Amino acid sequence: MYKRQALISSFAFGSAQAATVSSLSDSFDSVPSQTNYTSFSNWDVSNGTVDAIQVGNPWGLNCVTGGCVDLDGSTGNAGDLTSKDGFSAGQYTLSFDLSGNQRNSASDGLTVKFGDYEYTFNLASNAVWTTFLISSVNVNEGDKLSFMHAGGDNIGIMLDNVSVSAVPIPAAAFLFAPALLGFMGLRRKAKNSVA
Ligand SMILES: [Ca+2]
Ligand SMILES: [Ca+2]
Ligand SMILES: [Ca+2]
Repeated sequence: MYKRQALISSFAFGSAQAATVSSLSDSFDSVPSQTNYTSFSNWDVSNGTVDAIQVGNPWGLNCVTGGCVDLDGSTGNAGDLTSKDGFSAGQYTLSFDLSGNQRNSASDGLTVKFGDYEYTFNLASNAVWTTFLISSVNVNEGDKLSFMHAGGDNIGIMLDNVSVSAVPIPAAAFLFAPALLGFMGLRRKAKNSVA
């Protein structure tokens, strides 16, 4: 009986509020080589298009590892790549690899938004693959991670190796632990005296 109640309440919680995650890691290595790709396992595409790229593609584009994303697809309207999952509230470390478009000589603009972090990168076409590491990002419950490419000429900034991880709870939080143990001890004592 108790078990069934627990199941029902967890189901109700699940339907009322989307589940959040506390980490995300994507090397894009399992994407196909496909323009205007929308079937990413971890990402939704909106406001335009992006291309899935595999090393060995006809354009000679390289990724850090096997596959990556050209954030300006092939419809003349660069897309937004947004995590399907929202994140649990807390502090996070975010990292990702970016390169310039590797093709024409124009520079490109990309805004990355996650919690209280928002920054617009302007990368020259020949900017080499670089890892960007952002620590101490404050995230509200349900916030998503977005890569939003500006403009649209089908030739955009390349993205690989996105990683999001929760920052461990600071040691100071454990200061509360002795107080809690003391409280439990008091309760036990009270119970014993009744018996
Ligand atoms: Ca990759
Ligand atoms: Ca493209
Ligand atoms: Ca461009």
